[in-house]
Amino acid sequence: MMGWFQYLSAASLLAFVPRVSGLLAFPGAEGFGRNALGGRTGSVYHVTNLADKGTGSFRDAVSQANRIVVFDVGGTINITDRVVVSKNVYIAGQTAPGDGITVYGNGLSWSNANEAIVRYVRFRMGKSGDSGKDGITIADGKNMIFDHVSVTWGRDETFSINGDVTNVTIQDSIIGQGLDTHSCGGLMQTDGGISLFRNLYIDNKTRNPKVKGVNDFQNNVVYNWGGGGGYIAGDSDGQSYANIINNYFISGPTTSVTAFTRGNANFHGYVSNNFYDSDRNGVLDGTALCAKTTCYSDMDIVSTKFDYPGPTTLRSPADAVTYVLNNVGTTYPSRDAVDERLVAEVRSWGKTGQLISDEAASPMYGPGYIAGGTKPTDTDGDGIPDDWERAHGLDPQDSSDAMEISSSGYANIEVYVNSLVPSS
Ligand SMILES: *[C@@H]1O[C@H](CO)[C@@H](O)[C@H](O)[C@H]1NC(C)=O
Ligand SMILES: *[C@@H]1O[C@H](CO)[C@@H](O)[C@H](O)[C@H]1NC(C)=O
Ligand SMILES: *[C@H]1O[C@H](CO)[C@@H](O)[C@H](O)[C@H]1NC(C)=O
Repeated sequence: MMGWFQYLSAASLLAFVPRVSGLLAFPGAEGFGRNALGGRTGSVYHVTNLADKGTGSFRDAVSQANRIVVFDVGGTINITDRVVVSKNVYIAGQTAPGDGITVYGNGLSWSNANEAIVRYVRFRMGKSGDSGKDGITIADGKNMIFDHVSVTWGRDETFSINGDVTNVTIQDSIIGQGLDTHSCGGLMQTDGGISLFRNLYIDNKTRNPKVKGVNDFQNNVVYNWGGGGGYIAGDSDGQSYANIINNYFISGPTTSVTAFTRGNANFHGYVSNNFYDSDRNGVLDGTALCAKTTCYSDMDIVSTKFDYPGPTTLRSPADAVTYVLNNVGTTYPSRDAVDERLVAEVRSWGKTGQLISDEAASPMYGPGYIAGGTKPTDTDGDGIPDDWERAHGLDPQDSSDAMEISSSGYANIEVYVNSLVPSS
């Protein structure tokens, strides 16, 4: 029998795998990027070594589209050249044994890497990375979600989104210690929608973040920004439409300007219940910022919240601080020394924290030691350990069941990797 599909290549047939409408990237995914598809229609790739390149390396894993990337090793992957991530890749850092995965030495690009899911990985660029480049860059693309990542030591910006970009979420993540002389958290500039929920911006001189376009900024903690500014409202001719809700700004030793700067009549902000603790007295005792335009730079304050896909649970600013400090960054399998230090700086409530220009020098002394660990037994090599397969009615001798779509709408391996970590 002849059918219309005979004219389609295998690749275009792949695109017809039904996308379950409204299925979250993973349980707990929120915001504009919440429906990212990841590698659901592709195959499993095992990172089997910590080498910079070659078979089994992280670089090789993300070089091709349609993959769910699992880690059979933990440790520090030192990269020389920047890593460019392909479309439809789910990087499941939570599968790494030992103390998880750190990618160190240069930055990464998700430009054009549509449908990305990235969870539980530390991306630490550093002084030896390419001059003038970001820790993470997204210059175009759509439908991406970054969850529990830790991004530090960008040479230009640390995490920067700028261009024709649609539907991105960064949630429960750390963006910090942009290296001097730029020392930036990052630009968040697109009309296509960016959600920033429950993140920690820390120790960046400026752009914590700098926002232009469509942006939803809720329940974040911003600590020890420098003279360049904390939340910088875009002040260009383009129109911006931003929610800024229930965030907490805390001055540190480097802070010399107020929490919000710049903005103009083109920046339309719904601003509600943001707290600011400016006294650096070792106690968290901030107060609500006033609601007048002058308290939020010169932006156009609007009275109706923009109808963006918000967080499921909106916390008070004080509860957001508690939640963020307990949960932010790559907390599974464990927090590393860098993130522990950054969180401890916040808990000094103004007493400690500094901008740095060389991550290898005092006080950071590099990315620290990340233990390797041993992966659980996986007889058929499909990425799902035998014990979990048996407990969930799968066959530990049949590698084809990992990519089968379960009744939940997720591939079986996604159900497994998502079960390793809390769903919100
Ligand atoms: C952005 O996300 C929404 C909600 O998932 C979706 O309806 C829309 O098609 C997405 N935009 C693009 C360009 O994919
Ligand atoms: C990466 O570099 C760090 C030092 O910065 C070192 O401790 C680690 O062993 C290196 N990792 C590999 C896989 O060579
Ligand atoms: C942010 O980084 C810059 C260097 O890039 C540094 O000068 C500045 O002190 C840092 N900010 C803070 C608060 O440490």
